This record gives sequence, structure tokens and C-alpha cells, in this order.
Amino acid sequence: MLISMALATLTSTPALAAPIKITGAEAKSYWSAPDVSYPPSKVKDKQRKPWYEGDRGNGMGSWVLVKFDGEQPVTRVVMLAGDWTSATSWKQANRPKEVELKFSDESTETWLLEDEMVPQTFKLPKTTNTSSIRFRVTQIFSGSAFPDTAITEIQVFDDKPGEHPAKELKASTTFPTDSDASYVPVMAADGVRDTAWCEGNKKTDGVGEWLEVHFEAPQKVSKMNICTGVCQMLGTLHKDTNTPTNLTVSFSDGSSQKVTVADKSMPQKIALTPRTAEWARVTIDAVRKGKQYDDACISELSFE
Ligand SMILES: [Ca+2]
Ligand SMILES: [Ca+2]
Repeated sequence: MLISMALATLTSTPALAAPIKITGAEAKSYWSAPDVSYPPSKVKDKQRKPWYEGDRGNGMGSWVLVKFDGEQPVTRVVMLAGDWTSATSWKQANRPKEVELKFSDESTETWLLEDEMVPQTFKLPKTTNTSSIRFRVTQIFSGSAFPDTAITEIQVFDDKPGEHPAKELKASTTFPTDSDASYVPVMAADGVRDTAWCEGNKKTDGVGEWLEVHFEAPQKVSKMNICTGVCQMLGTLHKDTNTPTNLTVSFSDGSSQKVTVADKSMPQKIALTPRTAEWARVTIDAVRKGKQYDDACISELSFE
């Protein structure tokens, strides 16, 4: 009895992670031209434009540093490696392959990355109190066209209650990757508003299609955070695709709830009847039609 209770406690331990606010960013160098520049602040703008190093050579040895408001207990770091401006530019520029993390107490960790256009997570071996993290690129995956290394976003988390980290995202269908972007489900869990999962059912306007978030462990769920359509800050692309307005949220415990979402290019927080679940699915019940594309998109989806 005691053993089974201990196990139950262990398996329901919530994987907590609240984002730590990045107050500033610096870099050894950055790429700029009269008409366009890629300063270090691009790693914290929640958009798909990246920081590009401006060193001579391929970017090995270049670094970007993010700062916090005083010392913070860091447990995990997420990186969108490479240039996420488009699926094409991601292939063209160098992506970090190995990064040295250096904390404000001078201690370091080495992070080996995969060569995939998906958010990548590094869990620190122990909670580290630090006021900054410097990411120094020590190995790269070579791009097909540009001899420069890019990082699109860096997100840093502590162990306080926040959005439940997603282990995996699944969807009923996915729009095929084109030169503009990838629309795979995880694009709805990358912390970037101008990347999205889009359904790929050519016979419908998206009604009936679904997106599912699997958590790292069973979680108490009481809120949904959602950015529907292509939830760009300027909002111009938002009108182009079908945008879900009515959803059914269903859970691994068999329960479900219908919700209405406002048609706006803004993150929305929707209260849910609290329950414990291992995964949550949103099924599209109705859409506002897009001007250009008859496909429905969701830019960000998370639960807390
Ligand atoms: Ca960015
Ligand atoms: Ca996104």
C-alpha cells in the first residue's frame, strides 16, 4: 500500500516550468546591412526572425547572452536553432550543433543539439541560480547557402507553476511544408506567434480536424492558452487562413468542454473546469473563413 502510494505520488509529480523573463540580450557580434539587421534581441522577440552572428567564418566561437532580472533558479532552456524565417532559410543558414552554456557563476554545461526544425529542450542536471546564460556555439551543422550561424529564439524556465511543458503534439492532419514554413503540430508549442500548425485536409475548411498536446506527466488542467490562426503581432496574415472560433476541448480522462474563441490575432486565456489529464485535444467545430487559404491554423496552444 505504502509503495503504491509512493509510486502514485511520483508519477503525478508535476513537471513545472514557468518562463523566466529575459530582460536583455548581448552578442559577441551580429550581422547587419543597411536594409536589414539581426541583433541579439531577436532571440527574445517571440517571432521567427533570428539573431545572426557577424563573426568572420562560419560562426564557431560566436555567442549570444541572455540576462534576467537578478539571479533566477533555472531548470530548463529551450532553443529554436537556426533561421526560422522560412523553411528554406532554415536549410540555408548554419545551425548550432554543440553549444556551451555559461552561467553567471562561471560554471558551464555542454548541449548537443539535433539538426531538426523543432524546439529543442535542455534540462539542466540541477537547478542553477544565475543572472545570465551565455550560449557559445562550438560546433555547427552547415547550411546550404550562408556561411553564418543563426538562433531564432531562446526561452528559459524555472520550476514554478506555469504552462505544462509539452512532451509531444499530435494532429489529425498537417499542411505540407512549403518554402514559407513548416506547419507541423509542434509549431503550436514553440513560443513563437508567427509559426503555426495548419491542418491539411483539402476536402474541408478544417472543421473536425484536431490538435493534441501530451504532457510530460498527468497534470491538473484549469486553463487553456491559445493563439488562433496565424497569430502574427501585426495581424496581417491572420485574415488569410481559416481561424477556429469554436472548439471542443477533450481530455484523457474522457471529459470534454466546448469553448468559444474570439477572432483576433492575440493570445487568449480560457478558463476550463479543472481536471487532471495526461493529454488535451482541441477539435475544430467552426471557423472564420480566410481570405486566401481554406485551411485552419493554430499558432500557439498550451495548458496550465
Ligand atoms: Ca526571434
Ligand atoms: Ca508558434
